[in-house]
Amino acid sequence: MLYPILTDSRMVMDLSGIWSFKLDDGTGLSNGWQKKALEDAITMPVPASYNDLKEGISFRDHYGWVFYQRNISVPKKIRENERVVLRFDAVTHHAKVFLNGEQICEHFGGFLPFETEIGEILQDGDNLLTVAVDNVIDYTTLPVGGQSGMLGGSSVAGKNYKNKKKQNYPNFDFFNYCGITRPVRIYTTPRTYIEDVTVTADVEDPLADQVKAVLSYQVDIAGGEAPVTVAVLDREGNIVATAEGTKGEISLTNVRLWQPMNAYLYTVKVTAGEDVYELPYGIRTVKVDGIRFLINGRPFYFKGYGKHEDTFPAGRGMNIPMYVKDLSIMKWQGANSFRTSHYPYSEEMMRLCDEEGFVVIDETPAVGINFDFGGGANFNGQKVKTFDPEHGIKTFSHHQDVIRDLIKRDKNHACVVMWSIANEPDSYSEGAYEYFAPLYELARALDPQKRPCTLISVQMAGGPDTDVSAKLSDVICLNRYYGWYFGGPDLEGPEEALRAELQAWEKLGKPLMFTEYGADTVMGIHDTTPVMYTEEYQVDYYKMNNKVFDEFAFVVGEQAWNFADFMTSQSMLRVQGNKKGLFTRDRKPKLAAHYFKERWNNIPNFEYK
Ligand code: BDP
Repeated sequence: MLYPILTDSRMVMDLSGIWSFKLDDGTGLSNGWQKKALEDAITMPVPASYNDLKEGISFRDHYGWVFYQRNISVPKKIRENERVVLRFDAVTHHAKVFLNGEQICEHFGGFLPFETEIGEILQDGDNLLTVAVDNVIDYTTLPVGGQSGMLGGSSVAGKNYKNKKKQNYPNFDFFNYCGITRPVRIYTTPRTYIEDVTVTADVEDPLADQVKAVLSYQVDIAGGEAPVTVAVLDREGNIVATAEGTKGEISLTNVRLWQPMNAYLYTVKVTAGEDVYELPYGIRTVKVDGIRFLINGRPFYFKGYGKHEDTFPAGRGMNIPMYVKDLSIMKWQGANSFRTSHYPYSEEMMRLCDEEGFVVIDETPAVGINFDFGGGANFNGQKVKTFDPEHGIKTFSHHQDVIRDLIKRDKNHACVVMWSIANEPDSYSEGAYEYFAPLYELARALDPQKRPCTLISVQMAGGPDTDVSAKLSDVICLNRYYGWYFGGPDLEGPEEALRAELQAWEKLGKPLMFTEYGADTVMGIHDTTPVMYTEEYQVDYYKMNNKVFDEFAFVVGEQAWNFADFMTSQSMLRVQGNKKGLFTRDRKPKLAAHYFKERWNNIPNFEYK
């Protein structure tokens, strides 16, 4: 799906601002709140998660629907001549959209865009736009909601003391922020329009002095037929090559490659009849070769983080200044990459990474497909198996949808070098291979660039003999907590265990990287003896882990958990959120951030191993 931009033929109207808002009391939809101005509405910014923007736990932890409303109008002249589209970049997690009281679309899943044409149904003057948003997570949604908290059950001696009030039980360790979290826009196109553009690059020899590449492109036209021309422009705006037709090849010489932390973007300018669209496009290669991860033919070493879209008070709401700041801090540290844990990030962030040269592992919202969390506390200790045909997970078809929509959205991004199919799923139980193999197949079939695919392995998956990732993934990605959840506060035993685990994985002959390792650390807690939760312990924890990583040639990267402290559900293990950040939530460095700055600035992006 194309990102909405202004061009010679397209207009974009941003609906960001203050909307009317109301929490549903369980009767909103049946009482027709969508049909007229909300009574007793309060103010709410769009885009943002609503949870932290008004006071009180019942607001923050509201379960179910909320209503957003505003008026929109589009000049008649535009409606008569153009196609008018209403686009939502992300509504978390389930949206019903109404125009003048009538439902015009519905969307499931909180992290990917959707759109609908409204030109024909808009009336003269004001039109009432209502968006009903539901935040309920369960065994059919991604992310997955459980029947009790991931970090502990709520039953005592078999008796259920669950809160009587309906509430969400995230089967994942981040706050269930929700609402209209990314921009809402109206954009126009001519009636015959460019629906999609797909570009791939075949680079002859990325290491040659003068690099040659052949771009293959495909333009999908909808609403009629139109002659297509494609021009490739360099960064200065000079046309370097052109082609005609909806499908074709363009040869380029003297190619400037998109390099990690040294980006170069061409513009692929498509003209189809009256419509014009411009796609920023970086040319680079990605390949797994034995135990190496090659970018532009050279072995790359991932340095960076698992992140979250999480800031105060916007929650998971788009926060462009923070995106820019985060990348700046990571650059300062010598980091070169991150994973969009645990859901697709905003399109603005992805475009920024293309521009800044950050290398991204792009993750679906599939987190929580694991019923063993919390010691199997789900179903209040009944220990239902994740893939139990009757009582198990029911996410498969939605999982297919999010893979399809994610690849459709992000397929052209140079920054994306790998797809993550899921975070910490149950990849070790009966039924895991049958569940995941078709999803890998789907991603591989849909991705025009054929990027490597992985899943992010949970520690309880064991090693290569039990974890289906060994068979399915192109790169083994491990989340490991040796010295924290496993063995902490001892670091000696965990060091041995980590080494032993790596020796087992090494035999596979695939590259392996760490996508999570970390220790909770409360900023400002210090000690001369490094005990858990101190800044000193976090440094020692990382030194031990990194020392072991350095011993293995097939370890191709380290992404610490987490870039910054982030909000989670409340629990005994969480101190106003997860404190494994190398930075606080407001981006102040802990001791370990300085340690990594030193380390990463001495590790080159390429040929470290
Ligand atoms: C892993 C999860 C991540 C958690 C982290 C932790 O992938 O979402 O936040 O552990 O416990 O299980 O800090």
